[in-house]
Amino acid sequence: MKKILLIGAAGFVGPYLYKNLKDHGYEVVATKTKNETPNNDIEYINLDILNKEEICLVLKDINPDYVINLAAQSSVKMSWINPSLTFNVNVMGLINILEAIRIENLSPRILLIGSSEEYGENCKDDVNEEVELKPNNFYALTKKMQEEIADIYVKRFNFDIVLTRSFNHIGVGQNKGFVVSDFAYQIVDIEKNEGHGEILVGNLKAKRDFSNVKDVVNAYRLLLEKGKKGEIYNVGSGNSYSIEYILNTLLSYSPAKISVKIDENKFRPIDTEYIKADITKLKKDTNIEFEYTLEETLKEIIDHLRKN
Ligand code: A2R
Ligand code: GDD
Repeated sequence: MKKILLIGAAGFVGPYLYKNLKDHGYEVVATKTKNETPNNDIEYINLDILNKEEICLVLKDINPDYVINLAAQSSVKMSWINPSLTFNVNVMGLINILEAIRIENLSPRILLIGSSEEYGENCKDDVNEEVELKPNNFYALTKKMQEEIADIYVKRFNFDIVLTRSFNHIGVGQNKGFVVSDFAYQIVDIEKNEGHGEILVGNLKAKRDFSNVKDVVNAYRLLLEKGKKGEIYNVGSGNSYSIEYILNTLLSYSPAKISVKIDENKFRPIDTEYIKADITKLKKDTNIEFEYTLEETLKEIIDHLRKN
C-alpha cells in the first residue's frame, strides 16, 4: 500500500483530502500543529514545519512514497495583517520540508498547493497556466515564491514535484474569515436570534471561481497520481460567480428578514477583481469531472451550520 505524508491536515482541506485518499486505498499519515484539537476521528501526529529537525525525524520514521503539503497561512485577509507570519510558514516552512527531504535522501512525489491569487493583476477570463504571474498581495507572493523554490528543487535536485494553482474552494468546516463562511455564520445567527437583522459584507463586485472542496481534493489525488513532474495545474471549476450572487443565493435559502450593509472595514487594500480558471490542462492530464454545483454546496454549508 502506498504511503502518503499529509502535512497540515487538520485545517479545512485536510480532513476531506484524508478521506479521499483513504477511500482510494492509500495509507495516510496526517499531521497537525500541537495547538490544534481537531473535531474528527483522524489520528494525527504533531509536526511544525518551521522545525526542520522535526520534519527530518518524521520523514525518517515514515519514509513516504508521497508528500502533500497543506500547511500554510492560507488567508489573503490575514496576510495583510501579518505578512511575516505568512512568509515564515509559506516560504520558510516550504524550504524546511524540501530541505528535510533532501537531507534524508528521500525521493517521494510531492504535491504543493498554490493559488489563483498568484495571477493577481493579470487575472482575466479563462486564465491559463501560461499567463504571467503578477501577485498583488503578500499571500499570493508567497505562493509564487513556492513555485520558484520548487523549480530549483526540480531542476537542481531532480525532485518530483507537482504544483497547483487552486481557485476558491468552499464546504462545510471552513473557518470564518472566508467569504462564504462569513456570510453563512451571520445569516444563521440572525435566524437563531430574532429572525431579522443586518448582515455586514465587504466587496460584492469581485468575481471568483468557486468549487466544492470535495471536487478540489479529488483533483489533488488525481494530480498526485497523474500530474506531470514539475508542472503547474489550475484547479478550479471553470465558472465565475460574483460575491453578490453568493450572498443572494445564501439569502434565498433563509426565511429570515435580512438587510445588507456594506462595511468598508471588510474591504482589502487591493482586491483581485475577476478570477475564472481555464482548466483544460487539468482535464487533459487527469480526466477529472467536477461533481458539485455551487448552489448545492452553499445549501449544504448553511444547512450544516443550522444543525450545529
Ligand atoms: O495555524 P493552525 O494551527 O490552525 O494550523 C494550520 C497549519 N499550519 C501549520 N502546520 C505545520 N506547521 C506550521 N508552522 C503551520 N502553520 C500553519 O496548516 C492549519 O491546520 C493548516 C492550514 O489549514 P487551513 O488554514 O484551513 O488551509 P486550507 O484551506 O486547508 O488550505 C490548504 C492549502 C493551503 O496551502 C492554502 O494556502 C491553499 O490550500 O489554499
Ligand atoms: N473573507 C471575506 N469576508 N471576503 C469578503 C467579504 C467578507 O465578509 N465580503 C466580500 N468579500 C470578498 C473578498 O474581498 C474577496 O474578493 C472575495 O470575497 C473572496 O474572499 P475570501 O473568501 O476571503 O477568499 P480569497 O479569494 O481572498 O482567498 C481564498 O481563495 C484563494 C484561491 O483563490 C483562500 O481560500 C486562499 O487560500 C485561496 O488560495
